[in-house]
Amino acid sequence: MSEKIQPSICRFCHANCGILVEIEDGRPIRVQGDPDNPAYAGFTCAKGRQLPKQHTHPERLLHSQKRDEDHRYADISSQQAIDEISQRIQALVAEHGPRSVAIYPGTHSGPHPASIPTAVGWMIGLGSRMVFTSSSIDQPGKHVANAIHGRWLAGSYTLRESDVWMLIGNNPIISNSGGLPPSNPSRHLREAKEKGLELIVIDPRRTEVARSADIYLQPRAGEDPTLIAAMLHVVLRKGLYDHSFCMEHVAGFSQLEEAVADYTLEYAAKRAGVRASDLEAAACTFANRSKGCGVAGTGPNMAPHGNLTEYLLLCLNSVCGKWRREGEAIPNPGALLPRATPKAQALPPRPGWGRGETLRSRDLGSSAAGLPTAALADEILYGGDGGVRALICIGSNPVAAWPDQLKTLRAMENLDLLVCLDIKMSATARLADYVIAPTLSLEVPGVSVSSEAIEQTYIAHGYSEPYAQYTPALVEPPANSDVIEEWKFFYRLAQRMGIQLNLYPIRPEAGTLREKRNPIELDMSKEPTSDQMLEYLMNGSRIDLSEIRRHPHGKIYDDATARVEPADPDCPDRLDVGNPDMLEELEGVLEEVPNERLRGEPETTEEEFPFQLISRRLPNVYNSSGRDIDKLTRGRTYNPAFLHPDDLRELDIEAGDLIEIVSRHASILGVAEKAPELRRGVLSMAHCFGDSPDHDNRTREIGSNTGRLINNEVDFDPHSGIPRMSAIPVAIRPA
Ligand SMILES: Nc1nc2c(c(=O)[nH]1)N[C@H]1C(S)=C(S)[C@@H](COP(=O)(O)OP(=O)(O)OC[C@H]3O[C@@H](n4cnc5c(=O)[nH]c(N)nc54)[C@H](O)[C@@H]3O)O[C@H]1N2
Ligand SMILES: Nc1nc2c(c(=O)[nH]1)N[C@H]1C(S)=C(S)[C@@H](COP(=O)(O)OP(=O)(O)OC[C@H]3O[C@@H](n4cnc5c(=O)[nH]c(N)nc54)[C@H](O)[C@@H]3O)O[C@H]1N2
Ligand code: SF4
Ligand SMILES: [Mo]
Repeated sequence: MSEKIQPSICRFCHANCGILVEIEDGRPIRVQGDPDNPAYAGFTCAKGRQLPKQHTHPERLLHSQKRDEDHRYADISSQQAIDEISQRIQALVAEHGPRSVAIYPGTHSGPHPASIPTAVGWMIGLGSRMVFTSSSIDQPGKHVANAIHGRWLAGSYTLRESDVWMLIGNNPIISNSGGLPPSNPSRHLREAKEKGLELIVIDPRRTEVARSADIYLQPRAGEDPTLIAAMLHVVLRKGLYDHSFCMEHVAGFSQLEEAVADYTLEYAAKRAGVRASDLEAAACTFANRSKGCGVAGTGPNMAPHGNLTEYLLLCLNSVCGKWRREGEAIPNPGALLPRATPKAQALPPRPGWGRGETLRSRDLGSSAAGLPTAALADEILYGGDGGVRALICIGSNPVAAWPDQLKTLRAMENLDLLVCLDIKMSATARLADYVIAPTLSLEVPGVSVSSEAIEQTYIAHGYSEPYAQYTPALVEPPANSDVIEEWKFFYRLAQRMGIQLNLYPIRPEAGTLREKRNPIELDMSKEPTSDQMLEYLMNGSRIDLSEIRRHPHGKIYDDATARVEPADPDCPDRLDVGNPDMLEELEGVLEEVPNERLRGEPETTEEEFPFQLISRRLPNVYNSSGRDIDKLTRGRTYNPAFLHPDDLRELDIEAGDLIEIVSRHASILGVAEKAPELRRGVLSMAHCFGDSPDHDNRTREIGSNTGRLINNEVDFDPHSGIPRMSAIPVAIRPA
């Protein structure tokens, strides 16, 4: 028996924790946090510690699967699968054109840096731009708002530098996903609070992070535009904004002032169900403290007006001057990305929508968040010329994750070709023509780039220091398996189809001051190694990959000389706080009667749907992953329907009872559970649980799918296409 312990990167989720992996006879047997990792310092979560179980799970696919006419699956070699898939795609392209082929990379393409670049490179070679990602059903408002507001090229302050911080509808202590640094968010928050940071949290659920809040607001769901508009109202009326910053760098000030005029404290407080004094305290504290950041999460992005919420929040950050200034130190000049050379100036706004492809089935196009995944089911069901007929899912699970599950199921069944790259027979994989069995994280090399890249895309996301780690593959795939790394699947597809694959090195979103990197033409006669692929992708990094490799526990590459440079002389560019589309949308919000805002639907009274279903994350699962690992579920394999105890009492429902949850669109079953930390009238439930309707009698075992309650064609964002996925009006009754 041979044993060893090796440092590595956890890739169960996107947070890239530094871990120690104990390996026995070539198999991973134990994972723990790596105390020698300088960023994470021993931090892990329960999911990461179950990586070995994920690798050795009895239901893990060790061979790719092909479905026969009787819908039965049998092993197929990956090579044979690739041959057959390439032939079928070529036939579809010949008959219907390249646009008939779409890809959907989901959450599990994130931890594997080469997945999306090769998949997209293959699509470009094929001539199709039909790339849909989970971004557009996640926080699309961030991308749209960033575009139309413009970006501050010196970035936002990090938590460590700040004395005030505002979190609106995110819970980074559990999600590890923005709002606080991913490397042990609780520790970062504790340290910042010890140094005097004031924390403001706005969430209908008193979340794990809300427990540390100095000011906590528990509003009705979906009222974030109203609340932020009222904060702006206070800040502008009381003159608490940063006058000189606004004079120099902000445009549209008077339009914004006018647009928030009616959003008085009294109006907003009454409408959102919070105390006016608390709302005022939040606004004044945020404005009066010197450095900080306000950042929103999935909750408000999934509730109506997600773009507007994100936009108003950027406006609040801007008028309060909460951006890094000339001469200030740059805590993260980059490590695996090119060196940042930030300047104290605005990158001017650009269009947030109306570029690139448009859909055929609906009046939706590409926004700054990409093509609207929420409408991909319609594009598949469209059937006419230019519709989608083949879909490749990469580490994603549409049947579990897309809004409007029943339509999604119809769409999957309607495809001419569905291919899933998945580690198991997920709810979607069970409808696929081919399921490609991939390698798992500890079987491939990796780098910590995803948490670095995100720092450049969003504000207050990702690492606040130039940290990087590389890990080699630690173990071989299981004996007698035929598993293939995701990028190799696309490389070999390209090879079979005679497509030259060009690799676009990972670079942050357009609009940061980092050099663009030219695509690398891959040698199609000789397959690169996974390590070569990482080198290509990190080409131009501030720190050379060879140096990063020399520090197996990861390293922070500080550069005390990195400072914000002065603005270009006579730079005319400004951040726009007066976007006419957004301010018009804000005006429309005034006219809404809360909970009665579904466009194109018959009038209903709030009484009929008195509850609001809101989104949330559970600690021990990652979307649809983790539900099949005993140590993670600890017997609770479903997603409880959390309600306030007084609501349960009034409904005459006991914890543990089966309930029916009815939206205007559909109904699902749920298992009631007490949650005193919720606002009354709110039902909080995690997504991606349950299965297709033929499993509905197993609610107590597998939970149920909240996505089924969502109508993707009503009350959707006209730019990103995201429908109302939180703050959904529902009725609840005993089942
Ligand atoms: N109602 C509602 N719907 C939601 C949300 C919500 O809050 N409410 N949240 C939305 C959000 S934010 C997102 S990001 C999406 C998520 O949407 P998806 O990404 O479509 O869903 P996941 O469940 O994350 O799918 C991940 C799949 O990858 C597989 N997998 C795990 N590890 C690997 C691997 O190493 N390689 C490969 N190839 N596959 C792997 C898993 O088995 C799983 O099937 O869902 C969205 N849907
Ligand atoms: N453990 C775990 N971690 C995860 C995931 C997981 O499934 N499990 N999923 C990953 C993914 S894909 C993503 S995108 C990130 C998301 O990361 P976060 O955005 O931090 O996600 P949540 O923890 O669901 O936090 C959303 C919060 O919004 C609140 N909320 C809901 N509706 C509203 C509203 O209308 N207004 C306001 N103000 N608040 C509202 C909810 O109560 C909830 O506390 O997490 C990632 N990390
Ligand atoms: S937070 Fe994510 S990366 Fe870190 S240990 Fe947990 S699952 Fe792994
Ligand atoms: Mo997400």
